[in-house]
Amino acid sequence: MIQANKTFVIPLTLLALALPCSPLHASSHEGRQTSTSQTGQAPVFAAMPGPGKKVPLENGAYLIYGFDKKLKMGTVIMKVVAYTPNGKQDTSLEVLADSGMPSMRGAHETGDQPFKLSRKGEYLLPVNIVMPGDWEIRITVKKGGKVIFRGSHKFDV
Ligand SMILES: [Cu+2]
Repeated sequence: MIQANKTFVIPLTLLALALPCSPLHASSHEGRQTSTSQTGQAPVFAAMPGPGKKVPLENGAYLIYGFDKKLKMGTVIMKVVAYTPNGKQDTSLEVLADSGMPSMRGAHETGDQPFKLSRKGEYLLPVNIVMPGDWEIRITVKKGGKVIFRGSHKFDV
């Protein structure tokens, strides 16, 4: 065993440099990007039209999503309103979202979090954007327990 003073100095220096994002965290930026897609089993989240636009669901139903403010560091509220094919608000669905940074798989993913239905029949979920970079929100919509839609919204902060 080597017990030199320098073994103390080096880790402290690394720690100071790495405060906003730990060393493990930073190294995952490049290396782990493809690790979750190699099984071929992962569900596909197609890119959705942007906020405020109609996102088609099954059989002519659709949803429109948006945010309470510009997407930036901090907490933003994601809002999803679902509509039946006749354009009536559909509050019978279950809406979930997983947010994270695609370049840092494993670092920030929230797992599927359920939106809460507001009195206006809007599905709401706070999304915490904890650092600058590339982000992705993956939403899953279920009807009667069955997945009817998966979609992705990617953005940079
Ligand atoms: Cu990060």
